[in-house]
Amino acid sequence: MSESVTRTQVGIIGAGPAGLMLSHLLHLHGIESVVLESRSRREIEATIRAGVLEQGTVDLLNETGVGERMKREGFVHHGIYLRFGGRTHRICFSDLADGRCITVYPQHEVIKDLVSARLAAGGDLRFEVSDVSLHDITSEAPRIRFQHAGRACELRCDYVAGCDGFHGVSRPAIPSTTRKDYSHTYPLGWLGILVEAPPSTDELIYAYHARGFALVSMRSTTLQRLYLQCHPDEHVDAWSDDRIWSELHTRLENTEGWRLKEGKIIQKNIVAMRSFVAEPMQHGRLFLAGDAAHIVPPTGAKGMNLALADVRVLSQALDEFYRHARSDRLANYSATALKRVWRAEHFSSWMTSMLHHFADRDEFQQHLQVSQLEYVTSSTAAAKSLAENYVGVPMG
Ligand code: RFL
Ligand code: PHB
Repeated sequence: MSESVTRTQVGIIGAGPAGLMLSHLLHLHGIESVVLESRSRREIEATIRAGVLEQGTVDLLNETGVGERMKREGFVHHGIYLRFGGRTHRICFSDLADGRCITVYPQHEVIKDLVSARLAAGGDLRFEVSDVSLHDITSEAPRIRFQHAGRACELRCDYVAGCDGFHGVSRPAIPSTTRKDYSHTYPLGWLGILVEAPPSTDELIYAYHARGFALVSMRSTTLQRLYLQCHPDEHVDAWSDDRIWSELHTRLENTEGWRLKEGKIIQKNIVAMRSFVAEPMQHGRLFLAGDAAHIVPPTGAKGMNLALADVRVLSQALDEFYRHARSDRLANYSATALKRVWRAEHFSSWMTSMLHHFADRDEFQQHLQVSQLEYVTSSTAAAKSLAENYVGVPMG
């Protein structure tokens, strides 16, 4: 069968938050793109991942016309709770972060909103593509080759955006001789569960306990999202419902009469914790964005927010190129994006270190950890630093 060739301005690999938002932003700037996604639309719209949107992310969704459902269905939170030693302490964003706050609205709902906006605008999204490969990325005419609906296809573009997540093909297309990877793996995992029960709390509870970390979040008025620190190599089958509830009750114990609402557990999964940054985020005409370039442990709730911040910078740089034939911003993309990335890397790593139980920490280090928690919940200066990072530094 003959090969199908398409020409576009920006070829985007991956229909996660980064790829879809980039395509949406480019469309608003009058720039054409084609999005290639290996999974089906149904799959990407059903994968449970992030939940917390920073203020800047909320503003971006609203300003670009895809925030309607989030405004109706998301939960606006003006603080978080830190719990340790059986007591709960509130970090109040309204007081500490200039009135900025966060919204709990699931990542897969953001995906649904972006997919429908792109399709309503006649966007070219191709699902279930395979064998994606990048060619001539250091030339002025890069190409992406792939299989779609049984046909060999080629996408010819001016620029390629690698938005294909941590396991995608884009990052490896940057030769290891010009790329430096920074990586840290934690001896920790998170068991995440979805529970049919109304939220147990009005704001997220991050709990430190000698048996390990626990997190109480939510998804809707009828669904809770809960997490428990576990071993990264453990299998979910090792976690019976009884064991999960027993651990959650122990780790969330308190002297304040707060109670966790139980319900039917409808999903369980385990994620490993990793910090990772690839520098630079550009090679020739390939630009990486989101998890393709960097990973943070979920404790700081930063991953999706970073992905969206990257593509905002990238869309502005591409706009400058197409509108004014200038590539200064494109040349600075990596340096600009990495500033925010490293801030989030530090914050996520710091939150992880403060809130988890580390088996290899001696008693001295455990005292330091508790002292850090006490400091952050008693000093306005320390709490302000947490709040400012949690709600997200302005997108700039
Ligand atoms: P994604 O979402 O991984 O999307 C990449 C897409 O690319 C596709 N793909 C390919 N397509 C074509 N060809 C190939 N060769 C391809 N290879 C891959 C994939 O199918 C996929 O659809 O990356 P993106 O867009 O950079 O977005 C990143 C976010 O998804 C991620 O950072 C967040 O989910 C992280 N995260 C959180 N982030 C937050 O901002 N707030 C949170 O509260 C939060 N909580 C979390 C999280 C991640 C978690 N897990 C599961 C790791 C909680 C958890 C438990
Ligand atoms: C979530 O609701 O999935 C969530 C919330 C806060 C985090 C990570 C995940 O830090």
